[in-house]
Amino acid sequence: MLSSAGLALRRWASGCQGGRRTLATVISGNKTSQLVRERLKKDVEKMRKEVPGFRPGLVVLQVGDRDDSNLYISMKLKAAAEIGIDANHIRLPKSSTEEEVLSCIMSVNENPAIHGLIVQLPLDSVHRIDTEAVTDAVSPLKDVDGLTSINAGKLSRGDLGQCFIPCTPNGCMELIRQTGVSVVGKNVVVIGRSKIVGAPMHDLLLWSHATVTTCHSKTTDLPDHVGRADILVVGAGRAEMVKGDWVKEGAVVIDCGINHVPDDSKPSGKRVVGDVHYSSARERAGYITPVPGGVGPMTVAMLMENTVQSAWRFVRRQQSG
Ligand code: NAP
Ligand code: LUD
Repeated sequence: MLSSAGLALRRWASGCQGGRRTLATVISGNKTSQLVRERLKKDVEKMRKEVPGFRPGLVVLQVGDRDDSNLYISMKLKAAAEIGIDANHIRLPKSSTEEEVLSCIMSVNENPAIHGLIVQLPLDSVHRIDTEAVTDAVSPLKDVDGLTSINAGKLSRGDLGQCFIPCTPNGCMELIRQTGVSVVGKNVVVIGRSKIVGAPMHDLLLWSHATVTTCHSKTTDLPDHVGRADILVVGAGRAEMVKGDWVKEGAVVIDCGINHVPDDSKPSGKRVVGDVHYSSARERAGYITPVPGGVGPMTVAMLMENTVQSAWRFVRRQQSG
């Protein structure tokens, strides 16, 4: 039997080519999302040939004025305009109450020109608003974020064709697909169990036939779990938490984290990093997503995908009376 030092040496050597360590292949979310957006643009053109004058309609509802939300929403509106989706930004003030937010959602639910509605999170209100009540008020037929309990329930039961899949996990699946590595039968570790990233990621991987371990803040021996992962998806919101030497040699590493850390060398005084320590993980992984330019742009692309899908479903319902 090999000692742990021997095992480590063998692992290191297996990653070497001609004596030099090969770095992981970078999976570009910028490139992949562009391909998705180009495909969707053609799809919308096809839809408009079938139903002249028709456009998929999207509403992005924002409460308050957070800088990060403003940035993400501007990316969503830009992508929508490029594809031919009619995107509307509804901005409610910080002083909005839960009733006012719910009433806005109800009116969008009833508007036949809108096929997708998302409520950008977190809600930035001076009042206490129940986020769950707000996200659950969206019509499941327009829930292109996939956050209603109806859509989440369908996903958790494996009814993937009958629901909207949350954008970030769906984008992660697309990035994994880009590597050519099959998830079937693989040991996959997800870090995080939020409604927007970890929990739906777990479900999606499970129903794609991976063996999934989902870790969270109470998980003990996180590095051991990570070390067994053929595929690792991280959504913890902890800057550079996953260290390179935790990662299994050759693993696929998908980093959802968006964290701002101080950086005096930047004019803004800060920079964006993921939940994975990128430079050390790149020395161990087979494939890795960067931050920025990884999962983030895929979240935007998948929102567009769900909106176009919702519009097609609307068109087909109209046609079948
Ligand atoms: P969240 O709601 O705060 O959830 C974080 C999850 O990570 C929780 O389940 C938490 O466990 C777990 N966690 C926290 N610290 C941990 C630790 N030390 N060890 C293990 N697990 C830990 O966050 P989120 O909304 O899922 O977002 C996660 C990250 O992804 C953030 O950086 C966010 O900005 C980013 N994000 C990116 C995108 C994108 O498009 N790229 C989209 C959404 C989110 P508990 O459940 O036990 O508390
Ligand atoms: N709420 C999201 N809240 C936050 N980054 C996003 C996001 C694009 N209801 C709802 O849009 O899906 C959502 N639905 N989210 N997020 C995060 C989360 C939400 C995050 C990053 C990006 C959307 C993105 O494109 C770029 C990148 O990673 O390259 C730029 C990153 C930067 O800050 O410079």
